[in-house]
Amino acid sequence: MEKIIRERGLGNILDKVKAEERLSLDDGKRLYECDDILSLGYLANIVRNRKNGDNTYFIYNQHINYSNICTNLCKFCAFGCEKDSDLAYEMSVEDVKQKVRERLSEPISEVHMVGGIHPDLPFEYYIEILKGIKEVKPEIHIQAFTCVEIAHLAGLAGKSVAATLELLRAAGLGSLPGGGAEVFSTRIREITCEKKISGNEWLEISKIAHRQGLNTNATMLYGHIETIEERLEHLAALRETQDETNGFLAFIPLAFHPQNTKMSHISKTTGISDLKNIAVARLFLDNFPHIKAYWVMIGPKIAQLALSFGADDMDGTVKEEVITHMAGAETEQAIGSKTLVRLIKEAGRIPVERDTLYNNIEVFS
Ligand code: V47
Repeated sequence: MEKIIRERGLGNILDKVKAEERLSLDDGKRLYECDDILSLGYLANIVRNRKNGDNTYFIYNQHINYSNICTNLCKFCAFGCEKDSDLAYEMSVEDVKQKVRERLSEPISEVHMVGGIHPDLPFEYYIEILKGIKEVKPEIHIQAFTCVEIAHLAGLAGKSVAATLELLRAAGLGSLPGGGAEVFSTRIREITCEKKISGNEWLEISKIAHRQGLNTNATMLYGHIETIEERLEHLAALRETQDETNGFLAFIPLAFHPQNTKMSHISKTTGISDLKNIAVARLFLDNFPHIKAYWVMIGPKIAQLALSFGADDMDGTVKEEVITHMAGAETEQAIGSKTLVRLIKEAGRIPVERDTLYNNIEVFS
């Protein structure tokens, strides 16, 4: 394999990967432009194995999307809608609590909760839903509110981001998910999500969280109108931030789903592009401990393959995913932990059920 990699002109990247040297933007471009997916997989697997061995993580989690009403209305999103839309919904604090109550008998360790940028829910609502979840299940970790929501909540609270995060943490917030990053490029944001906070603001909020000891994740929405250079600039900005704060837990490449969006003319991503984005992320983000293959977006079969292309995490059981399904995802809305264990074992890896902060809950060796 190494002979083939050298013949493909990727010999110096192989040498850098083996020597644990940082890849340049130009290296990243050559990786993205390489059409030999097995060479990319081989390279990414070196880093994957070095960082995580055969361990492949998943979490028993539940998604709650408290409202789809959104003032940003990004062109790539099929979830957000205006308040007067027939599709609009908003959960009361009691509704959110009920969602957790319904699954109390399951060993769910994390609630993943995000929603739209709602025009008039007050700050107290967000505090109450956090407190409500903790009331129903005190030991659960709440991973909630993207940096985009945090910016909005700080505006509602009339406080700094740092002070807002403190209030949310006191109410039960445990970490931030990685959504809302999209692609940091100003060009992309102007075309697809002009009302959303800028890439720099997104990064700044992540840093504020990290400085408080609050971990976060990071994502990149690929497969729409972004260029390879814009993807790499996005990854480079994340890598630089991680150098500074070391607070990101995982990077999750998000495959664009076009159905029911204002960009529905764009084709879905392919298996090769999904694997390539995982592999390049693993190679480029040398300071990120984990790369997730989010099965909801790329399907369990590609997610299983991704475990040999740099990914060491399959996300989780999920339960009731809405954002991707509104945009035409053909995957299930939930997957059983037994299925995740089987997918991981068949890929020759060791399934590890984890908590949000990557503490082992059970190793299925
Ligand atoms: O913020 C919106 C993206 C994100 C579409 O942190 C779309 O562990 C594809 O961030 N096609 C929400 N993607 C999901 C997300 C996430 C998922 C799983 C785990 C974690 C984590 C985070 O989905 C949004 C946006 O970036 N998105 N519309 C679409 N049509």
